[in-house]
Amino acid sequence: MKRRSLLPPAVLLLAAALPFAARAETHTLTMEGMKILPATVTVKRGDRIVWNNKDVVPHTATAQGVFDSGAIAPGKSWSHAAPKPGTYDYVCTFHPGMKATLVVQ
Ligand SMILES: [Cu+2]
Repeated sequence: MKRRSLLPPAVLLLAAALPFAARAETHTLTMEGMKILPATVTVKRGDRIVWNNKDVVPHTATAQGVFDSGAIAPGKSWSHAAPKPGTYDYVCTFHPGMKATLVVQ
């Protein structure tokens, strides 16, 4: 008699994807006092980055042509998946002195 897997294909696919999903981390950054902290963060491709705006004015996280949060209202956050590997300098478009660097490995 032929042996058959008891698991439907969808479950097998999910199981195969899990090890990758489990490795993705979330990195939380803070926008406070007109600064982005930490100013440099190193992440892996597929990780999630969250910017929390703790100031009383809106900010953005903008790397021209790569990612752009748009206005992040005070008390709000924006999250984005790490883009392809590289070093991305980004700014707040409202406050050009607010600079930071995202390194994706
Ligand atoms: Cu700003």
